[in-house]
Amino acid sequence: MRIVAADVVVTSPGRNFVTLKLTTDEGLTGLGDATLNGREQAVVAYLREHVVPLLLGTDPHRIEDTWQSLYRGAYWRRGPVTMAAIAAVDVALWDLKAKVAGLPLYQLLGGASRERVRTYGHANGRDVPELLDSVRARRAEGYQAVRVQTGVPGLQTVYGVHTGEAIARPTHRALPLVEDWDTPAYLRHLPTVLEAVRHEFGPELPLLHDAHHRLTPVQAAKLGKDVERYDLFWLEDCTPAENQEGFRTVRRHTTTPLAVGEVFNAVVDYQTLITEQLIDYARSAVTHFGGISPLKKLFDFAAMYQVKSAVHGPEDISPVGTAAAIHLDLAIHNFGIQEYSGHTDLTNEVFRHAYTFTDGHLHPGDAPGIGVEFDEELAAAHPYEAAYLPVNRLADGTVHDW
Ligand code: EZ4
Ligand code: CO
Repeated sequence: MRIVAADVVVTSPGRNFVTLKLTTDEGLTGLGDATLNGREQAVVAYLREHVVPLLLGTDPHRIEDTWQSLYRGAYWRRGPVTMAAIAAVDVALWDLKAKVAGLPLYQLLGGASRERVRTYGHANGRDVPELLDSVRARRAEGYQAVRVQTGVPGLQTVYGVHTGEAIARPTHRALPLVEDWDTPAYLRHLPTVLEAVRHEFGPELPLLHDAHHRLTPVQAAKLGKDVERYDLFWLEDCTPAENQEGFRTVRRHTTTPLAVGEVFNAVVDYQTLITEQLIDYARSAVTHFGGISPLKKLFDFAAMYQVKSAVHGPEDISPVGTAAAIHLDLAIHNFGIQEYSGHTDLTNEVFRHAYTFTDGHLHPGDAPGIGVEFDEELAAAHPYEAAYLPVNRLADGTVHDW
């Protein structure tokens, strides 16, 4: 079997998604997600100009060899653009291989290690009453674990709070939305939010919170300590993790579980974090980490240190990337939880998928491959729209981590 076509398609059924479709001489197709939010066209060019010519005529069964040749053969290593491009190839090849086998992908990854995959959903509100309503809404949808984010008094727009044009919603603007930030105000406010949520919903509901890279290690350590009594399932991205050693300070001071990794794109990004057991959950996405092959290696490595999986699952990963994650989640032993925001109805029409969401849990379904069909005609009716993620500034105008 040979690859005879490799098409890169950008569609925006509400937000942009980049899809790679590989076609073989036997007429089989495999899909991969290459969506890099806010930088989509860079990955499109990387794939079209530099990767597609290398794939044509090759044997799609040679997944590991193809991965290594794209990674090592480029000489320039890592980086989100490269790794999103390689991820799309890797997932499309796994999709093809599983279709040839006539099996759902999770069967090729070792088979099911559980009946279904636990998820968490996103609750948010500009203030506490709005947040409590949002938690109720997520629970009514079936979610059994909830991430809670609120506005901060004195700030206009904060990550994770959907006030009209916000974060992971598409922001079809010429220039990025500018958000404001004040770390001391946030550190004072968050414990009062968690107090209110626990008071309303009791001790059992698993609660998560995302600090979105905004704190220094010592600020993160203080926050972790301050919220211990609210028993978070995890505190996410409490401090930028390029400096892995920074997590030593956080870990030394708090037993609040820590999750990190959604902006990482290689196993080595986690080396200190995992070998020193500085985190509890590894959060990379199939789509930004080079695909299923390296993410499986990461989780096998993490398992030796009792670190669990928590694959990144925002709206800006397409149903193709979501499906790939669910197959991996079902198969690995050290599964922790899967983030799942769902997609709009239109997105689910463009990418018809076999995976299902019931009682807060996902199942990949038993269609051969990853179980996603791409409606290219509908995709073409919703072309690319330029969009940026927001940027964050302090009161004096200084750019801060978003
Ligand atoms: O900000 O995917 O945990 N989820 C997140 C996401 C990220 C977006 C960036 O594109 O932090 O909402
Ligand atoms: Co996050």
